[in-house]
Amino acid sequence: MTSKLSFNQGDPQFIPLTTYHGYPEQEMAVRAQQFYHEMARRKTVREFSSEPVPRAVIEQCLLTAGTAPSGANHQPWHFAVVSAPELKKKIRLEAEIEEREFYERRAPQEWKDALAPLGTDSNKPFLEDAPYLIVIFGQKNTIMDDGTVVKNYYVPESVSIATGFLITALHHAGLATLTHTPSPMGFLNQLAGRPENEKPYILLVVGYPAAHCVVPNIRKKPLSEIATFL
Ligand code: IYR
Repeated sequence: MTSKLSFNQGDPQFIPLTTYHGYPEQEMAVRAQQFYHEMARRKTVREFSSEPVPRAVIEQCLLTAGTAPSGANHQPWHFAVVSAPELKKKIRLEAEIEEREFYERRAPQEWKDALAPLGTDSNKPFLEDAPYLIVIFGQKNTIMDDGTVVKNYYVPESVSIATGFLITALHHAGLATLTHTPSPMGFLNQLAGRPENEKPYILLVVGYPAAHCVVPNIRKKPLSEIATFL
């Protein structure tokens, strides 16, 4: 069988693994520790500066996201990168409609209580303040140039892994992010001009933190609470 997808070879073809780097145990431990500290200082930010961010940095980080593993290597994601102020305004208006509905009517008290320590509400100025909004879409299938529809696999998992890579890359480059999930967010297809076979998963807000940005005083679980060794 030959694959219809140009980025996957049809018959198995193998090439030597030349990109792997191993490290001596000591160095491995230091690298693991350093990377933990690099990631542990990442904080989700809800107050953004409007200072512009170089597009080349965003492009490079998107390339990193695109290196993520995915079901059958179908890479079932699309990143719609929004910087136009009019479009950001439209996204904010639509998101705030959904968010008001959520906070004032839809959200059960238990959910609101869970969000209380984060101090979130239906007001989303960051959707206009931040220089970039990256709408992350998952593709249920891939539609070929000739109209053939190819099914994709493990789409939520693949998109989530790529999103993790993207957040990590942006943080590593010195940018702050917020994973925003207005719900429902179908309006993003229309505003970003994306087809119906794509579903928006996350709206990633990207930029520099505002000068006097504050973040909630929350902590991450210790290893003993997040892992068991069997
Ligand atoms: N989408 C809403 C509510 C919200 C839900 C969760 I779960 C969060 O971790 C944060 C917010 C909002 O963005 O305000």
